[in-house]
Amino acid sequence: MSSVLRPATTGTDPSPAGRYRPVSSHLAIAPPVSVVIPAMNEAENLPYVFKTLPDWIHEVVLVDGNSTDDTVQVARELWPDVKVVEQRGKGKGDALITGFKACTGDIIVMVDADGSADGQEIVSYVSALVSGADFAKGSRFANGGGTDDMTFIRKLGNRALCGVVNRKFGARYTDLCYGYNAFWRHCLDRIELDCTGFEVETLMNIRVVKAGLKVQEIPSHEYLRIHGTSNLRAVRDGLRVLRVIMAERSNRRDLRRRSHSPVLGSVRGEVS
Ligand SMILES: Nc1nc2c(ncn2[C@@H]2O[C@H](COP(=O)(O)OP(=O)(O)OP(=O)(O)O)[C@@H](O)[C@H]2O)c(=O)[nH]1
Ligand SMILES: [Mg+2]
Repeated sequence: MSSVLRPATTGTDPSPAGRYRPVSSHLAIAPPVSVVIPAMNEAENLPYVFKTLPDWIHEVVLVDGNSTDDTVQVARELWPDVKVVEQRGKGKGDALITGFKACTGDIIVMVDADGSADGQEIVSYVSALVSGADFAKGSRFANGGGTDDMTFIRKLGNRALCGVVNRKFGARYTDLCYGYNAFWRHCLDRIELDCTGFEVETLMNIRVVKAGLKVQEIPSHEYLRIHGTSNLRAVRDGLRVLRVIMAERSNRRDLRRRSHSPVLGSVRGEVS
């Protein structure tokens, strides 16, 4: 069913740090870009996902959630250099944390495997990062963004939770629970992720603000999942997100201490 989209490279790193590579007609970048794809039974969707990935990517890390279909085999056919990591624990958060550890690029991009994310948008994320942002946060509700995939109830829940995060943490986000984001790898040292499920994106969005990192929202379009069904359960996962928000909020002293740091104070919570 799948065809090879990209030949295996022979021996040498295709995108070593320090050498500029064109990523669009207006931009060339030196930092290597890793793409992390959490995937659980997504064999049918992977051809659509890989087809949109730009060929200047340094590496693709696929974190397999013990798939019972041909996810791993299909990924290897489509992208022979793919780095497959087997997930030990459970959940999307656990998968992403595992994948981040396996990345060797300076920039890490998170891309879902259900066909909802367009890899051609990666250049917008990377442009924001090389222009000074620490964290490029996808938003379906920023001007130019959109979604074909959210029900009214999920939109409502996301909006309410996003409002709570904005009020409690001084952010100016237009979206909260969205899986398409990119960041400089050094951010991971500042946000120390420790969660397992779909609340991972919320945790990241809160901790980057708490850490005083510079966040830029990137308008992004979320397409419909192509095959299969969502692993997300709105009520269960909404409550997990709420619990994360409350837990992060309870550590206010930490937030105040970090925000008064002379180095970080000027950029804390900035969303451009
Ligand atoms: N490795 C791994 N991947 C997972 C796990 N849970 C979800 N994923 C992947 O995470 C991505 C997002 O999951 P989805 O089920 O599409 O959830 P969602 O995008 O939040 O919800 P929808 O908008 O309804 O699709 C997909 O690529 C899934 O395959 C897991 O436990 N392990
Ligand atoms: Mg999805």
